Amino acid sequence: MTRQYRIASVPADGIGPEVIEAGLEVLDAVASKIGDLKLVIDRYEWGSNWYRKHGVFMPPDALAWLRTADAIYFGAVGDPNIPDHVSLWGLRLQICQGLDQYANVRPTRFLPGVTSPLRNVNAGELDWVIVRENSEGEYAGQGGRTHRGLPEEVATEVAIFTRRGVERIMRTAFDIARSRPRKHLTVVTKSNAQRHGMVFWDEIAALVSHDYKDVTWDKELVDAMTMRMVLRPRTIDTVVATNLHADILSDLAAALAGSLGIAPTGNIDPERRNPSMFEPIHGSAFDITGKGIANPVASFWTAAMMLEHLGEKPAADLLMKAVEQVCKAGILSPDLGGKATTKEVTQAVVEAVRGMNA
Ligand code: GGG
Repeated sequence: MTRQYRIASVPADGIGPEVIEAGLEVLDAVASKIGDLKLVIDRYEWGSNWYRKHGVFMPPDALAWLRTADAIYFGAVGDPNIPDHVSLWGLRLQICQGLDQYANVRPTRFLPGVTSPLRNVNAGELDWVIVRENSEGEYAGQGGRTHRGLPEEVATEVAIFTRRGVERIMRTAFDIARSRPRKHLTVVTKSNAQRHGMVFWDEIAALVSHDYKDVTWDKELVDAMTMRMVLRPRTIDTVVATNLHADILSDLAAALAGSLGIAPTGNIDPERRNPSMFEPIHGSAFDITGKGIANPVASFWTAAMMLEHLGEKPAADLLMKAVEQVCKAGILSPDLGGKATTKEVTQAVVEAVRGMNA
């Protein structure tokens, strides 16, 4: 019997539409190859252009529309003529927080054929998952400004850590660590300087760890973690950190794996009350928009994460094998040192999918 999934596609801004279109083409090839898999795509044109026309980034009933989907396939948000905090809060965070996708899961691996700036680390040796708390912390939206423009102007940006929020992300991170061969979790904080919220994180990590006796874990301060990622990358497996810390660490991770252009992410509701949202980590990249050279690999890897989340692991594996085959063959976009266009990389992956044994 055919398994059918509704995918809400929100390409949004900049190179988002280019890489999501490429991803949909590749997903279509994967579904045809698998045979009994059908993906029904609902396209939503929300984003900065929608904002220019309607004064909002998405309509008031957008979350209700998204809830009808099995998963959301998102591109990127950001526009050179709209302040970044307006577009980020108007679209991406509205969706992640509105659908309580509280775990942002960011895998990093070396793909074959891709050169890393790290010395002496080979493909297969670096395999990390960074788990970013995605519902509160520094992105809680708490704070404000008073006495605007005056010498006594005050601005506050308050990070919020709740017991429920920290415990659920810690459990998700321990679960992910448990599911991986090395069963090791690193809990990242800044609990020497941030003596309230971050000490709270450390305490909750210790409490939750009692339920995961088969998982080893350690603690690292975020500044030390950046060094460890560069100098001792093999000591890392699964990482959990706050919304802001993990955002920064995962950009570093992507660069160490070769380029932000290959890094995928899933905004997951582990309890599956709402659809999860999958997107490349990269933003809208206005400097290369419309040039046809955006790297679609992050969008393909993102699509593979989405398929796996939907329970379609063989389809996800097939897609990743095709992507790895194309990278290994040196068909790479300029951010990876190659000359291939978005269309050429996409076509190569579509052909690799067609040539594979399903
Ligand atoms: N596809 C990811 C994306 O569009 N990111 C836009 C952005 O500015 N993100 C900042 C953040 O999530 O902290």
